[in-house]
Amino acid sequence: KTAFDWADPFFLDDQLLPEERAVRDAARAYCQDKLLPRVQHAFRHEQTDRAIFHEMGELGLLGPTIPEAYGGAGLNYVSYGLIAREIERIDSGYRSMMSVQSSLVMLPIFEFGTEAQRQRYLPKLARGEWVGCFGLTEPNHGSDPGSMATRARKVPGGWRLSGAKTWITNAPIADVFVVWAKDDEGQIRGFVLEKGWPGLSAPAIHGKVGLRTSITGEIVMDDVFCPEENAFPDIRGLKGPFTCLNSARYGIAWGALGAAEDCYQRARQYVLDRHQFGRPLAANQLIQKKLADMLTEIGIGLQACLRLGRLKDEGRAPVELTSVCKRNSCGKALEIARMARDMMGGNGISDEYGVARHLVNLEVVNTYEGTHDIHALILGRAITGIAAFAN
Ligand code: TGC
Ligand code: FAD
Repeated sequence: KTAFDWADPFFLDDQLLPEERAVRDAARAYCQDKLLPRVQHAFRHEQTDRAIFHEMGELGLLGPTIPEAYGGAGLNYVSYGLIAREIERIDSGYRSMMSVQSSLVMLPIFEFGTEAQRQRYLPKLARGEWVGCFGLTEPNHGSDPGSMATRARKVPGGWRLSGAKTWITNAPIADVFVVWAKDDEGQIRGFVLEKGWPGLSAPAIHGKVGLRTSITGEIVMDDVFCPEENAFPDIRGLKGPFTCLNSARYGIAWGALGAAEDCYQRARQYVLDRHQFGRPLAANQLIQKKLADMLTEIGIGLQACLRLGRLKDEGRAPVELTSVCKRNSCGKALEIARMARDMMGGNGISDEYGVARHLVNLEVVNTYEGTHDIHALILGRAITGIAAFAN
């Protein structure tokens, strides 16, 4: 009889190529050795450690799918997912720092940028020498970015940008700002702005109850001049930002399950160790059912992510499949974190036990990059042909 593995029920490990396993192991070693020891303090004090970008850059964890010629690691999408899973096993905020830099800043510069833009930005972003952010959401336009109010007015030699973006990961420490604005014809275009340009500021948003290791801010553009060479030349419309989101949402699908695995494994150990009514908590049927539900959702969810990753690597992944996985992973991870918190009783509330931190982080992860319900509506439209969110 083949032995069951409670930590890897579908033998995911066996389905990886040796080079993918090597990437996963290197990412895991870094996360466990270097990120885990500092996460509790960083979360408690709402501190974002700039050094993490340098460390991740040194290991090739930033822009892992970007070709080596531009400083990336030239890895496949399965490897990118495995990296996100290892980082988010520690904390969703650390994964946010990585995925914004990789999918939302380096990817559009690589996909839509001129050769000069690629050469100027990608190597420094890959090394973590520069930090990037991505401005799509606005105070009055979140789920509906197509209605954005930020404007790019054509002027001799370039553009003048005016407007405000909010809830922007990395913004207050960013050197490079990929922002989306409507031009004089009302078409959405992308621009790469740099820290220090007159009229550009990025105040921090404080007091987040989740994702506290990752700094978030606004991007305020007060008639910022952007030279023509810093505009993406050809991409128009929502396809630009959504192409970036396809990659980031895929990484989140893996990452959220990394956080869920950490909750499951911590809860399992806790209920084996803790005794009530003269026996381990793990001896109770209600507790075992919760563990069975966790194992089932994580196992099935990871298989779906792997399948999506393989399809992306083959160039035949429909974008709706990313909505399936982002929505499923985030929703299920959030439920698992709640269950784990409950199984740890009062201790589960303490940040020393890790699961409450995952829980509040996952509330954010379930909301950004398209909320749980917005992904349901994307799928509803694909199933019925009727857009429930349209005017
Ligand atoms: P819709 O009519 O659906 O599409 C407009 C145009 O865009 C194209 N398109 C896509 N292209 C590539 N990939 C996709 N996934 C695409 N989805 C749509 C589409 O083909 C069309 O092109 P064209 O040429 O015909 O014009 O646009 P809509 O306005 O009806 O969309 C509605 C909806 C709900 C699907 C969309 O707006 C949506 O996804 N809203 C959610 C917003 C969102 O995800 N925001 C994320 C902000 S960034 C962020 O949260 C970063 S957090 C990062 C971190 O810290 O980790
Ligand atoms: P809203 O769009 O106002 O939605 C509120 C509620 O209404 C949600 O439950 C939603 O599902 C529901 N809803 C909306 N429309 C419909 C509808 N038609 N039918 C049914 N229900 C609907 N954005 C960036 O651009 N870059 C970033 O780096 C970034 N980082 C973030 C970091 C953090 C910590 C957070 C919290 C957010 C970040 N975001 C970022 C913004 C994020 O993408 C948005 O918060 C998200 O897209 C939701 O938009 P909203 O907050 O405006 O909510």
